[in-house]
Amino acid sequence: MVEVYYHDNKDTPEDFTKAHNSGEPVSLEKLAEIGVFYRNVKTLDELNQIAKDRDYKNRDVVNLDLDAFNNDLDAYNAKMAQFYKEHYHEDEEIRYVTAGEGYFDVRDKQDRWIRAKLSPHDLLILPAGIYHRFTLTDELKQVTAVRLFKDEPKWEAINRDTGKVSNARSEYVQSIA
Ligand code: KMT
Ligand code: NI
Repeated sequence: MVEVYYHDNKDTPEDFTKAHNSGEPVSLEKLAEIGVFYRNVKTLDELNQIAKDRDYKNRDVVNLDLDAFNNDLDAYNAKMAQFYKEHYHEDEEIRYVTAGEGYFDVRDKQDRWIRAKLSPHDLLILPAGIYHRFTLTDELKQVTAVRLFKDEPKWEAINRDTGKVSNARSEYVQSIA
């Protein structure tokens, strides 16, 4: 079951996979206020229904761990660094965890990091344009997740440090104002 809290902002490049729980919990209602939706999805039928309702035609399954990179530590670390770099996408990001666990960090309206720890049966929908980042957990260092897509599977990140504000980003900012 999902666990949501404010990040303590004390992460370093060595320990960002640790929990970094500030001790201040965040409700699912608060997540919804920034357009982030959580669902506990028990069965594949239920997932299929959500995909159908939201017109998601495509999906794939990603497995992330060192093994997935043939134990190439440099390649693994490079991917982890990419996911943990603050970014947004032009499309919704839907992830449904089927094994392992992971942390999704999202910015709240005051630009504070909220951390959601996802375990099996947790589904998270991040709206297009929201700044976020991802990491595996220090305990498991493994996740298997279904990624849902409206059209062709695509993953394009716009990093915050580029300062690029696309339509998706300005529409998102307006939507939570
Ligand atoms: C993202 O955009 O941050 C991701 O796709 C994270 C990896 S999905 C388990
Ligand atoms: Ni992303």
